[in-house]
Amino acid sequence: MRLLNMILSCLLLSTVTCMAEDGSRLWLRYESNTKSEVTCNDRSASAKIAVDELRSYWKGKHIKLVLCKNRFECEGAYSVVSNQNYVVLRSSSSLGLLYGAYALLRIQQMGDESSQWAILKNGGSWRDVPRMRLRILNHWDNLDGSVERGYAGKSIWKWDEIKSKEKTDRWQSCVSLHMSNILFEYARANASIGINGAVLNNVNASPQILSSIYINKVGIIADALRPYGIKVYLSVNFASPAILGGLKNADPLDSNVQKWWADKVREIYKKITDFGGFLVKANSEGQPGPSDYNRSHADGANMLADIIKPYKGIIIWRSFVYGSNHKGEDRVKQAVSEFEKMDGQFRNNVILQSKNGPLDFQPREPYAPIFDNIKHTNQMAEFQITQEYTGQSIHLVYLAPMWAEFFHYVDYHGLCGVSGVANIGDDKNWCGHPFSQANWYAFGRLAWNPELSADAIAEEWLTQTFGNDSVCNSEIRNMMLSSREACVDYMMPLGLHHLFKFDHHYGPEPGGFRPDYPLEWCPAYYNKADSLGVGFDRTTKGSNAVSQYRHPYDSIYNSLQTCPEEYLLWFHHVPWTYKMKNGLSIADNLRMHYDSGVKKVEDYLVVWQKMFAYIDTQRWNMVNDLLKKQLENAREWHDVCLGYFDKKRKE
Ligand code: GCW
Repeated sequence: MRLLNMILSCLLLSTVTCMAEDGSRLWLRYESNTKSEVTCNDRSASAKIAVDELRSYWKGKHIKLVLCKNRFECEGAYSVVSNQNYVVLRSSSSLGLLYGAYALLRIQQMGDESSQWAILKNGGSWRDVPRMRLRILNHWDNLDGSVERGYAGKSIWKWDEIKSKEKTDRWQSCVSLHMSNILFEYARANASIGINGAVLNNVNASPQILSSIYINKVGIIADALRPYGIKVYLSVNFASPAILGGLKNADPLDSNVQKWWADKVREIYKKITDFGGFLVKANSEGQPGPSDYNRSHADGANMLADIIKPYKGIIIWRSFVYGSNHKGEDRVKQAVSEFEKMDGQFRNNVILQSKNGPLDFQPREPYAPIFDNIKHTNQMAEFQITQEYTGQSIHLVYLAPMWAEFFHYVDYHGLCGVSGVANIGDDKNWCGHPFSQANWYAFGRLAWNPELSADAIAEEWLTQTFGNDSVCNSEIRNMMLSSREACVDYMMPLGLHHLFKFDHHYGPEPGGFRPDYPLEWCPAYYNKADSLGVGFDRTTKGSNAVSQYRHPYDSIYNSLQTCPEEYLLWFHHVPWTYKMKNGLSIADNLRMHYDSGVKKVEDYLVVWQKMFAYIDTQRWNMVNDLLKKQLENAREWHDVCLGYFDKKRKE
């Protein structure tokens, strides 16, 4: 009887484990081992995590973690040497040991799919170093728990589950068990891909984040993330001294305002000695900023930079501004127009953060020319991991190819780092769509090393997330790799942009025009389709946006003969009869692209049916349902856009 009970409960347990494939484990699906020998000469909290992870999951030979001062210049760099008897992981920082430990576990999961696996088995060595200093997630999370452009549930920061901390309290005693699990899993996932910073709140920032109550809570989050090498940053509202502090204004040159910020910054660093700094969206989309007082962005940024400098903090200032100061100018030119005159005026602890393209995270944009024009100011790039304009958490769109495309044009050596607008929420699987996890993963890996290929990253993610069946992986990988181009094709091919429905940016509304809205928000303004032609003329004869590009891109984009066809309607307005390289008209080519986008999603569904045998039912079903919706949406994009262009042509 007891035996029968045992068998029954084992069966039950295994069904439960099978059913629990809800994606919550992300790519961190290591299996526990039979205890390998792990030794370490570093007693820091980060090294302890490295040791614990390896003790729990490393299956190979004896592994020695060695902290050796002054060997590697760059924080986070590490080396691995393997011989017959043991593996030595060396770094000059505890964090490097942690990154190295996660790399070893990743390689172990990859097995023969990883070239470093052979080194580990047969002897040899390699070293790795983060190519960029700042690898930061930007959460657009509001204090009320909502997430701007978030499609994976509510914010993971459960502010009311964090209570005030007295000096001697450990952070664990100040948060609910639920919150402490979230913090642990979040920190671990990020450390495993090398992310080293998190801006906790939305760039459309509530001044309340700087109230003492919140600063205290932020300090607790910082304590939890610190051993994993993740620094905490905050977005700040430029008008905080007035709104929160009750001052008459927030003029950056006013001494009362400066004193308010100085006191605030002192208060923050008293609680969080390694606080990262502030991210600021100023004078953009209704946010307050220095222009409200006739001061420049440099005045505003430098005021904060001077105050935070003694604490080694940084000010990340966004260049995403349009509208107010440049009414009537082509929106894609405005960031350069606004900031180029200030180049060289910013303090050296200010970093200008710009989106990858000059408009706003479209499925495809040419790179943002601000990276060509700003030469004497620190810069970093901002990517959008959350899929605001690429099907949100409904469409399978793997974004690494888009980011790799950006790095093809913009040399990462000139950047101090990269930020990614997070796609993380409190959904069980963190990101909504099971495949959206791949975008979080890819962001971290590319931030660590922009030279990694989108293909290699997909392979890593797939193997760790779904197992290492190579037939299955290669089919799914092909699907991932073509998915961004599919999205461009069914949404807005050949350089079309911003054909989205107002406000929610999900479905199509190519003819969208509202007289009460700024022109720059209206799809019709961007495609300029009429009976004669289509596209936005940004050549020297049009808005002259081409002139903001470095040579030879200025002339390449300016000429119809040399402009890459994927950017055609971004830079040129052409007649409907315009013949493209394949000899067919632009009208015919548009149709071909829309058809091809839909066809690709149809093919994904076919591939996915074949995957049934390889993937657990829970995740398979979820992806299957989502792919069906994606196909429905792709068909809608196809019909609505082609219908609109046909109608315009015949007007
Ligand atoms: O992409 C647009 C979004 C806004 C966002 C803004 C920005 C946070 O639609 O929701 O606001 O960009 O980047 O500031």
